[in-house]
Amino acid sequence: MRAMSEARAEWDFLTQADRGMDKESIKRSFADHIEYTQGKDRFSVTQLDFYLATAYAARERLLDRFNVTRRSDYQRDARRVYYLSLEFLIGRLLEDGLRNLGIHEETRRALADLGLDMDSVAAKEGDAGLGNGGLGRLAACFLDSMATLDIPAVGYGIRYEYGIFRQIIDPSGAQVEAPDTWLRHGNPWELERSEKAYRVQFHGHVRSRVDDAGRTSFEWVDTRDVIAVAHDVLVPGYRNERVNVLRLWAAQGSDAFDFEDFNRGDYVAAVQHKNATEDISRVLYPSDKVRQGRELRLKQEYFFVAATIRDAVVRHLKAHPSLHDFGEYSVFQLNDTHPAIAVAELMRVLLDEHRFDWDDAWRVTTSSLAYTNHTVLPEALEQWPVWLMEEVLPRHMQIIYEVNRRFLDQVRHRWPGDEDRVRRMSLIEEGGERRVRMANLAIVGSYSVNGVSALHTKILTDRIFRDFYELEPGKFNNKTNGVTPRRWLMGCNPGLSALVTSRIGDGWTHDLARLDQLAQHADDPELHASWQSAKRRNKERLAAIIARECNVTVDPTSIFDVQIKRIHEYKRQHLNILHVLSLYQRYKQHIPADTVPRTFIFGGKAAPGYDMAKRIIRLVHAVARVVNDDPAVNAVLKVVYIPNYNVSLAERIIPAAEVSEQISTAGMEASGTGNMKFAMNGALTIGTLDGANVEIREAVGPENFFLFGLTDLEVQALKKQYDPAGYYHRDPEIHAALDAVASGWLSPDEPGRFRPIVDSLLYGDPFMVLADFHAYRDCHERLMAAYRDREGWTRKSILNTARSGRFSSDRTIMDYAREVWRVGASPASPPKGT
Ligand code: 26Q
Repeated sequence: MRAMSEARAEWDFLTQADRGMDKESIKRSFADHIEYTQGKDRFSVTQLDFYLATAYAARERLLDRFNVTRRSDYQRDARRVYYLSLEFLIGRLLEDGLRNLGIHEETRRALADLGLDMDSVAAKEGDAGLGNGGLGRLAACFLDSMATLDIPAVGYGIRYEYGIFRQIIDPSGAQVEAPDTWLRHGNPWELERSEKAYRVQFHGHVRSRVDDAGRTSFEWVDTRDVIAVAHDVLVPGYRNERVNVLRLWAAQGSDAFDFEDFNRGDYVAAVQHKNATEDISRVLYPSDKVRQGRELRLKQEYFFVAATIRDAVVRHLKAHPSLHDFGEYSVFQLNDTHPAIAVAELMRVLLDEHRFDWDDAWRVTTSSLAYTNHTVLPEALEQWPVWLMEEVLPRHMQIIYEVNRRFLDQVRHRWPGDEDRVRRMSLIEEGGERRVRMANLAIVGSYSVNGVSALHTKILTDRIFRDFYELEPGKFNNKTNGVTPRRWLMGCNPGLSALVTSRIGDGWTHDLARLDQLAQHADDPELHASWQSAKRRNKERLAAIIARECNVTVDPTSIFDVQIKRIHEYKRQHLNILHVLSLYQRYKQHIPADTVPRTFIFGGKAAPGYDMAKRIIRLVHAVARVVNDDPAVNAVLKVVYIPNYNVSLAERIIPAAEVSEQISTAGMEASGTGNMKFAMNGALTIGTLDGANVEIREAVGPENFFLFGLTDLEVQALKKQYDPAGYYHRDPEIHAALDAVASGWLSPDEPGRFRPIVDSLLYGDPFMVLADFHAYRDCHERLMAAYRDREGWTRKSILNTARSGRFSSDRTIMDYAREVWRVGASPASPPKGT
């Protein structure tokens, strides 16, 4: 033992030899990795090797800080935040990592010395697309902010072998899905921790036993097991010493699992079974609003929750004798209900494995869980059939029943005789197929429940979760979303960032609220000129991408009007394209002299099984073809659909946008986060009073925001008597546009192709597209008039950037830290002594 600790002192000495942050040290690391990691020389080296060697050079420097962080958190026994999410849409990591390390510029110069260009090296990195959209990207922004604010936090999720599918648009304008093989060339950012492996149980049954003292204990036996293996991705803070971890679990078949096959001598069958269990981490479910998933999805949810809780419990027990104070050192933030099974799993661990009694277990559980809701669409609230739960997680189903029994007793005590309320609040939906309501489970098991914008939270407490709010109002709170300014301003828009710094210094890079100082310069003609040319350069860069990806030439002096997000009826891409079609029809008659040329840019993926969304994609392409090919209008109107929208494309598109389309039916978009990225980059929003649009409008000033459409309350009121046909008959432009779509003129090869879209708009449309069409068209007219006033527009653009500081995810995370997690900053610093 003595010899060992002496040897370790030697290691400490060695590991203090941190990597240099200067250009020459970076070059040396780079060259080493080309030769000794990649095994290449100057004749065999490829562009991919350049990227990988740069990534490894960055990784070494991250690891120096990671080791400092780990030791300092351990010594301080800091309270930790565990962010549980089935999605982390992190995108590329190289440039953000370098920036946060403070060596982006130094690395650029190192590469330049070697005749390499940072942009092309960075472009070799594939996107880590481990998410569908807003919820997954939010988790990624939160990781960046938690590290930047020095919060000891671990992100937990799944290491999907296939991330979100690659979208191909076929020649007919239809989406085709291709697998996302992002791990094909290896992943320089992850560290496989094969020693951090936990057994996760499935199926089997529950055996109960009464001990001598008369206490019943439960054992979950005869299970089929899967091993969860940790893979760590390093998450550096912006210019501090902290490097946190995103721990992603991969499924590995357990060798013991196929004991029977082995015993029967069926080696091949055993290996095949082992392989099949690894399906759990094979693929991200590519839909972002489904109530009922499949068995494999339930297994994904439990798999990562069980491994995560085990990991946190093991960590706790290294420093503490028992789990009774677990909640004082750990908080699990549940990103939507996807990890809600954590309520039952933590109870199971405490009850069955640590022999807690029910009340103690419940106290620990409910003091360590917090739940964030991301949707109000009732049909999107997750539910799992009871029969499936009983089959896959029999012990958890028992626990859920017991939680429910005790909870409903409480409800009955508070509201005697109100059985309707009991039915609504039950964790189990009865009548028809019995199902577990995951949101109810998450609410009951958490000490905090939050929505993601002020309006959304109000809808939760007034409507969706009203009963729960009445029972425990103190549980509910709002945390308006935010986005990381490192990626979404400094990284993606260096031109604008430099301009901002030239006016107000660089304090805003640490505290985005200070962007408001820019407002004082909103009338400065010199700033106007450089503001416009920064936007112009971004537009030219995007125009080049569009030429390459869409084979369409767009005019960089035209208005770039952008709608990029998942394709959904509630997000109303069909409202946008219908308006474009009606503009086309109008311009065919007459193009007014003061018409400002416009380019309407679309991007986004549809869930593979969402037929209407896929038709909308085809409709956009059909309209684009007609418009772009018509020389009579294509000088003032162009439509493009950028295929395979992802984080990296967003980083190119958003800085080039002048108009941000945020046109969901009021009350349906929980928050939106793209809306914030656009405003930050000086685009003006055309939008409804929905989600965070409400707060963006308040922040930037109503005169700098193009508002239209029904309010949430008006939507609710109109629902009962909505008559879309009336709009069709009264408004000739709606009439003409819908007739054109219905006529088959846009799809001569299949005249009925777009009929379902027209029908959905004319018969009971819950998204009320036609009700808002008129207001939307008028709003676009106002917008065009405002654009003609170049000075006025530029001023509005500057003010959008200046006043969007509160949409930094740093602000969001500070709110969570103070009001939900009760954690403070814990600066990572080299430990004293060894
Ligand atoms: C559930 C069960 C089975 C399979 C898939 C799912 C699933 C997956 C992803 C359900 C929902 C999602 C994603 C939802 C989402 O992205 N919501 C968005 O969250 C953003 C961050 O809070 C908000 O800004 C958006 O308004 C909200 O739509």
